[in-house]
Amino acid sequence: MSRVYLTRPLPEAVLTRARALFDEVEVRHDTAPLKIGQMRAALTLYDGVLPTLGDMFSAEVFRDAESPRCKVLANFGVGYNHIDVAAARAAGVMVTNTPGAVTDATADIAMTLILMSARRAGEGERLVRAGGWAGWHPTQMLGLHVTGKTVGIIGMGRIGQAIARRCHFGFGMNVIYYNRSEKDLGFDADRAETMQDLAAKADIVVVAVPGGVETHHLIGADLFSAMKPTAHFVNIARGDIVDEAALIAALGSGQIAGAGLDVYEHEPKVPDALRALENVVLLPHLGTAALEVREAMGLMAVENLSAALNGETPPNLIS
Ligand code: 8YV
Repeated sequence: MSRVYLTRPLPEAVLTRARALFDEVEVRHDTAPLKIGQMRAALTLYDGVLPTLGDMFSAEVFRDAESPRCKVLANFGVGYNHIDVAAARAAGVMVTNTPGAVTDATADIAMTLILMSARRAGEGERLVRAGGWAGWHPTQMLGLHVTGKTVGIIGMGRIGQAIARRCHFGFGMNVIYYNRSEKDLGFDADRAETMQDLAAKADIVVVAVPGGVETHHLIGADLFSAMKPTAHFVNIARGDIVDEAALIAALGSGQIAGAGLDVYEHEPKVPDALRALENVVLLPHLGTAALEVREAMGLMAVENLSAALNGETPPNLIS
């Protein structure tokens, strides 16, 4: 008898598949993150749980949880920095994620932010909406022309590569990147020795590394001061990779020209000082927000749950 818990309302196709695979599927009809007591209860009541971003399965949750009923946390999303994988493993709980399913949509949001920031689209939209547009003229709201410019991508995993392809093939940009290992992208793209080198050369810097303790505040004042004053900064990864106060200072002082953000250090809190700036585009973590994508992510998570509960190695086990 298999009993699984989906911690958020999910698309119908995902629920249908889950109901076909498991004896009991409980769906939580609440969009708020789980509280610690709810997470602990979920570990004891269900064979498998499908958590999402915001459900902070910290070491604290697993404390005193010795071989709980739950055997797998099948995360809905590729990023799993909200789950303490080592603590889960120590308690006998597997953790899986949904790589691949999120790649194109997340890269598309990176392009949205690159173009919106470079071409001042957020600012322009606010101007028209406020009734403040006095009419076209040749030097009105001039932005950065991206064709022929250099994008510097920090992190060359699946999403970084998808952004690189879009920039190169779609927008005629030169690509440079910072990554532990060299990647063959199928076109010329230089690997920068350091993030500082990348920052000094790039017209647009994009963050695409995974979140987690290793990358917390990876980017701060040093990187912004190495960037050109005409350059833009885009983050579609995790908010706490960036020292948000340093970013606000760089944007406010004109050290960098603009930024596009889909993620925030203390999500969903967005500092007033950031919201007050004209030269930043702010999105509410829309990276994968399209029905087909959320279906694909959910189906992948459900297959991971199913494999784990059938005693198989889940296809996307985090090891
Ligand atoms: C997801 C994401 O929507 O996949 C990820 O890591 O950041 C998102 O775009 C989110 O994680 C859902 O849990």
